Amino acid sequence: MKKHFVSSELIINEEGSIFHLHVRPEWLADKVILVGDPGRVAVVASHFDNKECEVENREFRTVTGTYEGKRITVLSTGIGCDNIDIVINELDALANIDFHTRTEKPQLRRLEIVRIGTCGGLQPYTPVGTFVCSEKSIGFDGLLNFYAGRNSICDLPFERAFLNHMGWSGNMCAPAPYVIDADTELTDRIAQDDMVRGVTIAAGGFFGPQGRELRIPLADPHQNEKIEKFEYDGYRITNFEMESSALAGLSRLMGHKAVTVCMVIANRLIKEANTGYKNTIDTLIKTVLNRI
Ligand code: R1P
Ligand code: URA
Repeated sequence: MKKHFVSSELIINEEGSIFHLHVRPEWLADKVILVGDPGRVAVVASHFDNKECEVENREFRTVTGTYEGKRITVLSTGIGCDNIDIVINELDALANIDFHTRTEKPQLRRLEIVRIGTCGGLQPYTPVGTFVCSEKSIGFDGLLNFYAGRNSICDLPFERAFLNHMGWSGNMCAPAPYVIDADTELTDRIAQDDMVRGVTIAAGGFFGPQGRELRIPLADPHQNEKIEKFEYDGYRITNFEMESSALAGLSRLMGHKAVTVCMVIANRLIKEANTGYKNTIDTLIKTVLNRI
């Protein structure tokens, strides 16, 4: 018996588009670029040879077009893993559910998804301007714990080593940070030999969860020192951003290929930041467009 997705679970707008993204199934390309900032969608799309559709709802702005003959959809997710839950589930529904019958299509359509973001660097070799490709992500967000199969795709020994190193128990990051690999083939193709391959913490916030203290003290004042020193199986933690774990985890569970690549705009160790990055991120965008 085919599973039927009722209208409260799979919400389709009157004109046939998916609930939040307002995208119709025929507008989705197999290659997808995700960006956090809605303003970055136009920067990516400015490189397209032609645009076939443009649509926008809330923080989700989408353009589909072609770049050197490749059909690509670029869309903004806004900030945070909660938004990634919406975007990846809705993209997967557009690709793999028949909107007329509300049943799963017989053949899996596998998307290739690259997130282009900004991040905070945590090592001396990740200064401002570095491109970091997240071969592993540590999710502080908890999202993947709501899906069956989380333990079968996560790096459980890495998770245990990280928790032991941090000395966290109780409320800190409960129930547990999850550790998830990006797609290996896509990581190799996007990172090549000119990007740092890293372990990225996807934090559930920009301030406290990334160890930034403004007026309110942190629960663990030594959080970032410990993170910067952590080493496991030859890996060190390279950067903080806010979406890569949910993207890697959900994509893996659904059968899509995904990876995150970010430009460092602040280095927390060296204590430097660049607020004028909007002009320089274009180099990263062109690199991804050529390698996707
Ligand atoms: C925080 O400033 C935002 O920037 C980073 C973080 O992941 C978070 O979304 O990525 P984007 O520049 O893609 O939004
Ligand atoms: N994005 C983040 O999430 N953190 C930073 O420090 C910079 C960009």
